[in-house]
Formats: sequence, structure tokens, C-alpha cells
Amino acid sequence: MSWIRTIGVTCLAAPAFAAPPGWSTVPGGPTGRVSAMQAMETPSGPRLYLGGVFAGAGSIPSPNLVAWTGSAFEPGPGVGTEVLTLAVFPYQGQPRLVAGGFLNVAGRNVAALVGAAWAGLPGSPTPWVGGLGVFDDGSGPSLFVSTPVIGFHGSDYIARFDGAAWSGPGRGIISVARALTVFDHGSGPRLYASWPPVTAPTSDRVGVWNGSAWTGIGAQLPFRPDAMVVHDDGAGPALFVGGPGSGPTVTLARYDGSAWSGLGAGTVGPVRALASYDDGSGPALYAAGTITSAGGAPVAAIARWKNGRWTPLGPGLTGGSVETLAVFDDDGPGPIPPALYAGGTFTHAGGAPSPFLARWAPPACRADWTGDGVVDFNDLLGFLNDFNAAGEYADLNADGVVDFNDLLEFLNLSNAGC
Ligand SMILES: [Ca+2]
Ligand SMILES: [Ca+2]
Repeated sequence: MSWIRTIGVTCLAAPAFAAPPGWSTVPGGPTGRVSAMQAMETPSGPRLYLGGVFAGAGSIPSPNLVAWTGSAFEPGPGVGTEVLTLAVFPYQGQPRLVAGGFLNVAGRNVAALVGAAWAGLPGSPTPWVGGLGVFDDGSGPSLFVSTPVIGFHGSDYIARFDGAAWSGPGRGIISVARALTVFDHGSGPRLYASWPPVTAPTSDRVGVWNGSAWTGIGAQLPFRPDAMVVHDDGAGPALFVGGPGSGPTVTLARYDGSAWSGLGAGTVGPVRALASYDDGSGPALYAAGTITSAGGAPVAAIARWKNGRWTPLGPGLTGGSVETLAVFDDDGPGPIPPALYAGGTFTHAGGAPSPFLARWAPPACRADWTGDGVVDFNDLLGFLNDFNAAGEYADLNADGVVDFNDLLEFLNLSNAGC
């Protein structure tokens, strides 16, 4: 039979869970825009917190913040009028979820979830908060808070809170930084902000906090970033940034510690969220927002960069934008693989209704090649198509080549029911 043949295709990563991923909806999810997501361990187990502008999740009232347990939604509890940013920060003796935005918790716009109640951080901004970042300069972790205040605790637009007291790191940055990300390119960790400091050329676009002062990045970038993530594309960890751009402008770049570089033909359209996620075939970079093309081909709001090329995520996300991405493992060590969650204003995922929240992941059962929840003949046909095309997910036994042993592996999985 023609499809039984050896195909010598080299795959780079050893897949832990190779089967083609797909979109699924998360029933009973948030009833409005999701702007931020944060995974964390809690005394009740892992939670994915979702913040934004909504009345609750499904029929559960919980304004602007809800928690996903991996199988159900819980009240956040709700907070404020709009959550823009979330982080995890040690406060009052243990790691806490902290939120920023338009919260007005006792007049403050950064609040920590202490037990079952929100506590406004004393000294936190009375105007809104657009960015939160956690950075340890060696003296313990500090929460960096970005807000539209000149001279906020002695620093423009940004100040730090060590859990007890605020300090202004001197001259600040030139506007509210939505993205604050820690990156170490070999000379120690630094905090990167999505606006340059007042002391650097605006063309630097990005500010760097070295533990004592803000400096420019020293390498010009043609757009201002809104999203940042550290990702290893195989050439070592690098800082990837995405931004608004306009028209046919590339809106994504990679910084290796000394220079910016592009990602192939790049993305067109605003990038609002970035994530590093391993779907079982190795880590890849995911860029999302309102992008309309990646690598020169059309995509719907989200695309994947791996091994030097762009791929769409099936029919993508439509009807609105993607504002945030997060990786969450619904059942921890259980059989369900980690998923990439997307939140925003979109209405559909993979062509099916999935308002404001969607889940991209391989099927829990590897023999369910089509991801429709049943193992049948269509899965064999689907696998054989990918096998013949030497598709990247066809290396089922993770030995780096797509060959007859992978077909045997699939048949074994299929016979075993999964
Ligand atoms: Ca199936
Ligand atoms: Ca193989």
C-alpha cells in the first residue's frame, strides 16, 4: 500500500504529546471582554484567573474577575469596574493574586486577593493602573506599577512596592507601560518596560530597569511594543515584543540582548498578546491581537512561529480581537495536556461560537486525531493524511522521524481506544 513507506523527516523537538491541536470553547465563561489572565497555585489548587469587563461567568455573578479551576468557573471574587492587568506577588506572607486597572478598592487601583477579599494596596495609584510587573533586583521581589502619574512616588509613570513601602526609581518612563517583563540575556535579569525612559531617545521604544536606574535598550525598534514574552526559539532565550503598528507594518520583533531582528515576513496588524506554548511538538511562539496575516499568509487574529515559519491555528479567532494569552494545565498531572487559552472580544474560535474565551490544545486522547471526541475511521484517515504529508504531528513515537513505526503506534493507540 502506497502509504506504508519510510519518510525520513527530521523533527527538532521530542514531542511529549503529539496529536494535532484544535480549538474548543469553554462553556459558561466570562460574559464580556477578557483583558488579562494569570495562572497561579492557590490553597484550593491551580487556578486560571481571568480579568476584564464582564458581569460574571455564565450565570455566576462576579464582575470583572473570575477563576477557572480547569473544570468549572468560580467567583473571582469580583472587583472594580475593569481589570487591565494581573500578576502574582508575595504580600502579607504568601503569594497573592494582584490586579490593576479601574478597581477603586478603598480608592486604590492595585489590589491583592487576601483570603476571599480584595485589599487595596496602601499607596497604590488613585488613577487607573495599566501595567504590573514583578522583579527581584537581589533585595527581594518588588511589584512595579505603571500609572499615568508624573512623580508617582518620585518617578514618572512607574514606581515599585516591596510589600511594605513604595519607592520611586528616579526618572521614570514616558508613558503608561502595559507590558513589564523580566528577561536575562546573560548578564543578569532586567525588567523591560514597553516605553523608553525620559533619559533615552524615544526611538529606543523600550526601557530597561537594571536594579538602580532606567536606561534605553540602545537598539532602535520601528514600533512601540504592547506585548512582551521571553521565548527560546532554539537559538537561546530572547525577548519577543509585539505592538500596534498600522497598515502593512511588521508588528513583531525579537531581541537577543544586543539587536532586534524580524520573524520571517512577520505579522501584519496589531499584536496585543504573546505566549510561549508547547502543544506537545515542542515550544513555539504564539502572537495574537487583530493580526490579519503572518508570514505573508492570511490568519485570523492568532498565529504560531516555530522552526522559522508561521502557521495559522486552524480557522483562528474571529468577530473581535485577542487581548491576552495564557498557558494552563486543566488537570495538572492528569491526562489532559496543557492548553493555550486566548481571551479578548472575539466571538468565534475555529468557526464555532466561543465568546471572549477559547482553548487551543491537542486532544486528551491521541487516537482522536480529528479532536471530535470519538475514535473512529475518520481518525485513521486523518492520521494517514498527515503521515503521507510527513506532518509535524505524525511523529507519534517522538523519535524524530515520521516512519512506519509511527503508523504502528497510531494503530496501537487506536486499538487501545486512545
Ligand atoms: Ca475523532
Ligand atoms: Ca517517529
